[in-house]
Amino acid sequence: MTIIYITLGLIVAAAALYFYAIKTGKIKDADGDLIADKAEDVAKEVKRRAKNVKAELADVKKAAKELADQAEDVVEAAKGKSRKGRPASKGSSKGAGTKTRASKGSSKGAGKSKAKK
Ligand SMILES: [Ca+2]
Repeated sequence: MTIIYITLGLIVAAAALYFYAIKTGKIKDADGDLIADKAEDVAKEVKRRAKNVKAELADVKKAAKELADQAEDVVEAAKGKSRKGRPASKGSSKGAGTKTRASKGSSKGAGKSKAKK
């Protein structure tokens, strides 16, 4: 029982010291809410970091889902099913673009070789 009283006494003493320091300005408290500015800065920083960690975890979750989907495709490919790849709308337009570029490139190449001769 005595240990509890001693602990409580120490907590009260620490709290009294804290409020004395904050009232006398030894601990800075610009907005006067009895929470030390340093503690507020730390809390703000912890909040900011927690937010960033949460955002990164969301990215990891997204990537993990993508990985799971792709791993499933690998398993299906191993079973002998045909390749699905990316969604058709994106894939077809990109494919056409590279084809036209490739043909332009080859015609340019022919022109250069003629110019050199
Ligand atoms: Ca404050």
